[in-house]
Amino acid sequence: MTEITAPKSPVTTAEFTDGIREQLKYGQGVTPEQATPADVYVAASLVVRHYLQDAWFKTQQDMVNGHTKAVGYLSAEFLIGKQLRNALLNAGMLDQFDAAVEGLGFDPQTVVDSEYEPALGNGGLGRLAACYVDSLASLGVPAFGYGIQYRYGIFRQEFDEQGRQIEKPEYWLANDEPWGHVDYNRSQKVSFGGDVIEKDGKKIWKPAWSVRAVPVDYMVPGYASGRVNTLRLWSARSYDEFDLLTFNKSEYLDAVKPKVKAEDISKILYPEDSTPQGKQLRLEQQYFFVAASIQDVIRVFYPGQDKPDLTTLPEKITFQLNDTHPVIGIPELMRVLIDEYDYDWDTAWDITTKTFNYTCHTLLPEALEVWPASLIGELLPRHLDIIKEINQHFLDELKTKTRDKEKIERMRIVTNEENPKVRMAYLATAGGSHVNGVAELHSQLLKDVTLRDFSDLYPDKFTNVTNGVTPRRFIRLANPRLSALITEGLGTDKWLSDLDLLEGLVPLAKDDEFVKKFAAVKQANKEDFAAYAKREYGFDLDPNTMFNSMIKRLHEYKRQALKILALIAKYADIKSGKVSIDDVQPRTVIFGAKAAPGYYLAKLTIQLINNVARVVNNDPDIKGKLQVYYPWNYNVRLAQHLIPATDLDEQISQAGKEASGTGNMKFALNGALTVGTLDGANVEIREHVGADNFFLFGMTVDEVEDLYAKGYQPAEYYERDPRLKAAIDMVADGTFSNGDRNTYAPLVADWLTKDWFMTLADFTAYSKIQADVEALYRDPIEWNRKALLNVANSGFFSSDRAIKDYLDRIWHTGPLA
Ligand code: NBY
Repeated sequence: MTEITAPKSPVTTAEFTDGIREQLKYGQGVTPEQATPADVYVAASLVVRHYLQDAWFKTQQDMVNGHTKAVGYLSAEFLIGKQLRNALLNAGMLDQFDAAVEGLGFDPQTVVDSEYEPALGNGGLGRLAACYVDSLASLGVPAFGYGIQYRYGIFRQEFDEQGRQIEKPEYWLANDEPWGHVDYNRSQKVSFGGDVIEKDGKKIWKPAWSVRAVPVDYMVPGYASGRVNTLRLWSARSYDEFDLLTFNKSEYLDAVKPKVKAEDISKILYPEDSTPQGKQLRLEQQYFFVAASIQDVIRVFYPGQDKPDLTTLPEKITFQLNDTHPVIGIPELMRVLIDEYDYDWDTAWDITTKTFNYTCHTLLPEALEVWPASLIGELLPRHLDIIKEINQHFLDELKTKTRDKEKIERMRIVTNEENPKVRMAYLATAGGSHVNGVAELHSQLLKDVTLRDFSDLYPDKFTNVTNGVTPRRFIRLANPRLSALITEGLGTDKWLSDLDLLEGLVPLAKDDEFVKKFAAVKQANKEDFAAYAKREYGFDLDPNTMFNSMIKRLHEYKRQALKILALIAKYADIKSGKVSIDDVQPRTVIFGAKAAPGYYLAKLTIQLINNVARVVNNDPDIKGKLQVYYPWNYNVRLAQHLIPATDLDEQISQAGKEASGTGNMKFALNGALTVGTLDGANVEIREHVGADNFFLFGMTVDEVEDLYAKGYQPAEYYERDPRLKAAIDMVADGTFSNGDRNTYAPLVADWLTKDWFMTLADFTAYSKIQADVEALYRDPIEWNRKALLNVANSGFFSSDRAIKDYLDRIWHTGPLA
């Protein structure tokens, strides 16, 4: 008997149908006969919201009236993905929706597909924030996600005739967007610029201009928890005429700043996924959403109080800083406490440091935000004063802790140079209670390398929380077949809220019949994906080949170049007759990746991949045994289709560079085997699934360091491995550029002379492990047994577990009573 514990639907099919009819009539103004699938999508979404509304109210009331500290997750990005099906699942209305929509004569999938994906994030960091708000709600922990409602999300990627990336604006709000509730009454004013004057020994900030931060609220329904949290995304508006009349003289002048200027602030997401640009607009965005959020929290938790006792703030809320992007919140809270509520410095600092915590998501030094002090001073003069004062207090404190003057100099928050800079990671570390990395290895390297001086003097601040992903979206919604098989195997569907239960599948890996069922699920998913790829992209994938995916941002350290060079080498083996075509294990390689628009080598790599695909896929000698596809505009939706259909995933970053990775977790949970380096969370995935069930290759962190120290000469590796040489020569000689030797010359030159991420040094090991992959793939039962063991042993990588770790180690709070 299978135990089903899915959330109970608050609505019957008949009620759902009536609700849709009602919305179509009074909202969309159409009859069911006139309605398009997009109309039905909007109507159904509003019905879902309707039935979640009471739980939403109640969660907010319990949060404000209760005694459970809330979490404020501050993040410049929330890559939430499509909302409707997720809300239906979490609220228990999937079946009622399907039946109602079918009853009205529509195909549920078409209706769901007409939702436009909010692409308000770059990659892992933004998607992680979305998984975390899902888990917080599912665990019943009171929480706000605070961010920005960008009008343009990450660009829509297209490829031109030459296979180059073209960026198109992603104006997602051009469509009906039923999920965001605009709440003008809870707007906040956020000010910028101007001067700081002193009056009676008190500093007073006289800003030059202000914008109106309007909250757009998204419901975050927990899975089977009965709780609905809030994702509050701020939208920037200019003040209108009505507001102008209520202003005093100086504000009157501020408010006439051109409307466009104000609204620019939340206009566009910066498409940079690692190297931050020290641009004024970015700082405006960061301050904008953080300042609005802090005021909002005071409004929510101290309603109607002129003189609230803000020493209790750390009991009401804990703010998690998702990377350095919201770190300006630290001086902002100091300013609010000192300037607006008259607290003294020490009290304000005590409140602030107890309220903030910081998560770091990188190890690349160039990815840590550093702002010119002059820029902060122009935009936020009072904050620059406060930051300098924080710096001074901090240096004084350091002098009591160490006599090492050089160390103290190295730790300065504000650098001591002609054009001083503010190091946001240092400000976050000094101004918060905890700092965490996002995987064991990453947290260790943070302590040993990136923030070493800080961990020496403040060892207790540092901790680890290994990332996790939500099983609701990435198993249940993405892979219904596997979900049904898991439920069958375990005899319960409780695994959806307790992913450790997947361990119950371990014994079933010995049962060949179950393994065959598992294999059949994968095969059916591959067929689905082939149909999807045909429909959406016009590709002809052969589902009887191995599906081998590499999906992530395009970045040198992630080493898409390693994958493409190995592929070219394989192609050359076949062309030269070194390998007989009959011995080739048929494989379909699928890439998905966007490059930052200004990242030259990354964009050239995209062009190369597309042209390798063109040449290989059209070469009759290959007889379809090797196929390469690059579906453009990789996003959450594509991930949900591709991950369940993948046999082998690639996590091949240079050791010590990928902070964690979260795609690696999604693949393991969906029964793909991983070929990977000892980097980020790969290390822990391998520990959990077992070394026998993971294809490990490549240099370790220590070996990488040693090689750097010795002086890395990539050309030596090129000379040493003839297959590598052949592959690079083919790129150089124009095989993938219609004979033009110039096209990829910069890429080739970089490989041979710099190769900062040691692609060439790991090439031979990588090729070797691919031979092991192919040998195993020839034995479908053994392959699928190992894949099933990946599923069974990856329960640890649930975002529910990650959130529980945050609760225990950092936030010290829990579910609402
Ligand atoms: O965060 C990623 C890490 O690379 C990955 O290893 C990790 O699993 C994931 C979640 O912890 N980092 C990431 O996605 N970073 C960004 O997207 C990002 C975006 C903007 C900027 C910097 C980084 N920026 O400076 O503008």
